[in-house]
Amino acid sequence: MIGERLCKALNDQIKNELESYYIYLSMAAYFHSLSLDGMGQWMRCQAHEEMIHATKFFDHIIDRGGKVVLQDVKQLKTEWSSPLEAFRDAYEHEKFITGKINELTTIAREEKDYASEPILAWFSDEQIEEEASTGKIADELEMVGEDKSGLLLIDRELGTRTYPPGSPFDPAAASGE
Ligand code: OFO
Repeated sequence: MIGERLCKALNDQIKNELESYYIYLSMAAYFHSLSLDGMGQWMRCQAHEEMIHATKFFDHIIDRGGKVVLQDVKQLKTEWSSPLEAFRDAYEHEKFITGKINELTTIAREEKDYASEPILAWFSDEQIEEEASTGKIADELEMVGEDKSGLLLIDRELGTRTYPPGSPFDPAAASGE
């Protein structure tokens, strides 16, 4: 059975992952408002991943005999001054989440909760990928600067990111196509 201290920290992380979901969905809305639909799609796919992350912690708490207590998720931001600023924010946010995963790993070790190590190791690996992908896109946007054709090229490329089958974040799935 999971101890109280780690259970509370994991519940806090469910909130962080749901906030990630909310941030990326908000960024998707921002990109769609600029007709940068490729970036919008990339962010929707990311939002889907964040929901999966929240659910992984949700299930881990239940499987370990703890109680899930959902918390308020605040709307953090709805506007950005540029696509670059949005992706920089995404990169900074992923660094913040990496710090939270590190804290959870420390708590699990202090509490000798070895059963939480595999899931936290999975999240540590995942964070390498999340920081790398958001950081790389921010770098690319910085490189193209004010060049609109460069921006559209990045938008096209990001629009190739695919949804997992049946994803509720896929507009085609939502409309039953
Ligand atoms: Fe859940 O990894 Fe991003 O935030």
